Amino acid sequence: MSLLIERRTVLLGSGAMMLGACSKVHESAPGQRLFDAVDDWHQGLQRSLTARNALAPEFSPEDISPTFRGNGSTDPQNDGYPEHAANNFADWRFTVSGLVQRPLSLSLDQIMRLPQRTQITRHDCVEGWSAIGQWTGPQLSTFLDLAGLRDTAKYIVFRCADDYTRGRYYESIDMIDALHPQTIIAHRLNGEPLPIKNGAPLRARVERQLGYKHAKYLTGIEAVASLDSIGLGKGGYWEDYGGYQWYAGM
Ligand SMILES: Nc1nc2c(c(=O)[nH]1)N[C@H]1C(S)=C(S)[C@@H](COP(=O)(O)O)O[C@H]1N2
Ligand SMILES: [Mo]
Repeated sequence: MSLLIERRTVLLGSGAMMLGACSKVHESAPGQRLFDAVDDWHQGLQRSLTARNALAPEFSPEDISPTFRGNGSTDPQNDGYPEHAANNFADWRFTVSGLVQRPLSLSLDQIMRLPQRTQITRHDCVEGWSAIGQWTGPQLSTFLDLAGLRDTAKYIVFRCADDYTRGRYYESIDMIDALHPQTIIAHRLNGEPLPIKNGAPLRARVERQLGYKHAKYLTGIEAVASLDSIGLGKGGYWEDYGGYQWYAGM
């Protein structure tokens, strides 16, 4: 959150400066227009900061969709995934790497012993379908706290086990979403271990963004300063191969 506070301070600082500079021109009509424009700009920026921080709507148990469909990869066949699935993911590891003080390699048991968050949210896919589900898992921020995130980190990259049609799936988010309270590493859907089609054993929930940001089959997260050298450099599988926007906020 320190990021936001810093940005707010900068914002207030420049706003205050402009107020000072405008206090004379303010009286004339063109001055008033300039003042109004600056005020609109200021409010727009303020609103967008607030929006990034706001919670996604949460629903009640009655709203849960009877089936939560699977989309994209629904049954990965590469890199030992089928063997992990047959073994009930007993040897699965989730790594926290990159710009952290203490890289981590965690078992599912360790992840389940961390503080958990449960949320009922609506998933919206750009292909035109939505589903409401209840997700449970630790907040992403818990992992970053445990690992000691370095302040040079600007993005969190989600590493996945599956190759989709063009290559390995991956995604990334900035620190505002990484530290958002509803951004969790989920291991349960509707109170049950994640089904394979929905990303077993771990998947990201990034509730303020569209479906393709919610990476499934997570093998780890990586804290980075830049996305340039990740994949083809656009920050995600669909960003690289499908022309999707990196920021998919709703
Ligand atoms: N690893 C991985 N994550 C992924 C995908 C994928 O193909 N592979 N598809 C994405 C898309 S486009 C959507 S809409 C959701 C689908 O999640 P679901 O299968 O639980 O419905 O996962 C996203 N995360
Ligand atoms: Mo999607």
